[in-house]
Amino acid sequence: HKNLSILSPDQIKLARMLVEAGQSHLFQSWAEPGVEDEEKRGFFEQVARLNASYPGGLTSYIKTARELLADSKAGKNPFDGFTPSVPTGEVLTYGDDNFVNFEELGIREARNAVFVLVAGGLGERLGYNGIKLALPSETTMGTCFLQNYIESILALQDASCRLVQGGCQNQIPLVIMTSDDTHARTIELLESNAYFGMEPSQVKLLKQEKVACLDDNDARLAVDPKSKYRIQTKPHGHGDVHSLLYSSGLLNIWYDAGLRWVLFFQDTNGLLFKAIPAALGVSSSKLYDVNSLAVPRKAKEAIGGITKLTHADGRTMVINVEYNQLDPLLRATGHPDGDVNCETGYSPFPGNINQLILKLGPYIKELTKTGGAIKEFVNPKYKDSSKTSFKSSTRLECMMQDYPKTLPPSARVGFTVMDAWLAYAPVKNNPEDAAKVPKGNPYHSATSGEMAIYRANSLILRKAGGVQIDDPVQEVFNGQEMEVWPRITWKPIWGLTFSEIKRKISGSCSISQRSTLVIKGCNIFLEDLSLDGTLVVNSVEDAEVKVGGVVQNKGWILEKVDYKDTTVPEEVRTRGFRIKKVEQLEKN
Ligand code: UGB
Repeated sequence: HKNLSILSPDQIKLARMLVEAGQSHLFQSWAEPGVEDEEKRGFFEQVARLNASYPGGLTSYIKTARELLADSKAGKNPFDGFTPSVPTGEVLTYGDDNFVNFEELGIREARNAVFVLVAGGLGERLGYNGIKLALPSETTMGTCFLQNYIESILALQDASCRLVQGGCQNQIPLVIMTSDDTHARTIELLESNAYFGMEPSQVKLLKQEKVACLDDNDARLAVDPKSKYRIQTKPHGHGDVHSLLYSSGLLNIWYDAGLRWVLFFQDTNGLLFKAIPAALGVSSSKLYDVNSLAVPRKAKEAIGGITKLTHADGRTMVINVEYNQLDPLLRATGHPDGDVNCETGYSPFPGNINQLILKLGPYIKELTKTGGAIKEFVNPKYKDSSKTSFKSSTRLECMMQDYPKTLPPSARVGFTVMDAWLAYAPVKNNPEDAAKVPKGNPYHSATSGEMAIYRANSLILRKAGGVQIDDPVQEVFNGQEMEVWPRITWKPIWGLTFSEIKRKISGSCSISQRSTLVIKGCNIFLEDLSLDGTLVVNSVEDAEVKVGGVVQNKGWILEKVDYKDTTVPEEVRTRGFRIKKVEQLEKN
């Protein structure tokens, strides 16, 4: 009360709201008026921000926190009353007629799409010092993830607009969700690279705020250990993307411009855009309100499982069940072995790769009801079994793939399973942890992320172009056993779909295992090419280039690097190799 005199009417309102919500402890050790007044005003600026960035404000946050903490203390199972079963969805096989048709449809729809990249996470499991979007996705071109994503979106835009008679001017919007941890460095990456060829107005950044930490089961907000005039905060999770999009006003602008699809994706999947055209085709032909991309998943692999949940009262939903919850849920519902591989060698529950395609119209309708709020969860680490106090403060969290949880039963929720080699190779684990991944499960490291690109490109040239490509050899990098395929890479503009790539290859082509092929141009046609070494081809936009004949040289060699060798840059040592360029043929 003593400090009221230094506060504005709005600040007094916020103070009253906190006291009424049982938060008077926040003011307990405040100095007398006249002492540290600036810090006190700073406190209210933070409270105003926390209040404004959460749907329903802090009162609502505290109320939900109390409910969820009570449930957690009581050991309430979030899936109470639900029985899991394996859902049915669209299962695609790369290159068959069905797949090719969906790709064609997807390219047609792409000019009506919007891409939303969630990139607010720091990637603690990876332990990389920079932002993950700036990491090279592979070494032959050194393209970072953000560049790869932007060039893929531009290539989609180009391919889609070419289908319109006379062309079209559509620019596919890209939204990037950042956080305080990633915002400035994301802007810097874009600005210092001329937005990788995108119009700056095509890219919008939305920054997520952190949420208040909670000290106890009464949801008392935690005071920052570094300052008594700050509330401690932590990330709220990628689920924030929905409320941010809603409050940005962008959804209606897009809708009015005739756009139809919103595609959400994550920060380090170098294969993703190989799967996008077909997946968008599925959404458009099945008129799915929600379509999640999935891949076959090894039991206990650290990706969520797409599951059908049927409640005792008859309700059903198809939803991601996070990896740490799937096993206990199965054990509690009559599957004593929990999450295990079936006769296919995979878990029967497809793995969620968190690539969601939402139909814009129904999405806006739903968010108008919810304000973009997503069902949250809390995961306190208790001191002991009495569950009365926490080891450290906790907070509410939410995940973007929980969006369907509030949808009415009439919503069309589906999923599309793709080959993992084509669609999913994230970079999440540091080398040490990756080396401990159970044998047969994917490493999800910088090494596996890069090797997966070479494998996918090799398989695509085999399947789409009939190129004779040598089998891979096995090698160990940073304790991880890898298949090493020829290092084949191309700019997205060269070929996004099966048909486009097929059109660019003719005659009898072959590539040896020790080879590297880098294609940096659009109209480059391979004809009777026999490559044993390294070939780099560059071309300007409209040039038509034919590449053929025998190319043989010493090529580029993979040189091993140990991740512990700190004299080597972090991006290089975490992948366990660098490329030594001994000899190549480079044609411009
Ligand atoms: N992210 C944010 O933008 N903000 C945040 O507050 C947190 C993260 P992780 P996670 O398919 O790969 C997810 O940490 O959350 C961004 C799915 O939940 O890499 O452990 C962050 O920048 C899981 O079901 O992944 O697991 C990154 O781009 C599974 O499918 C993205 O969110 C898994 O991803 C994901 O963050 C997967």
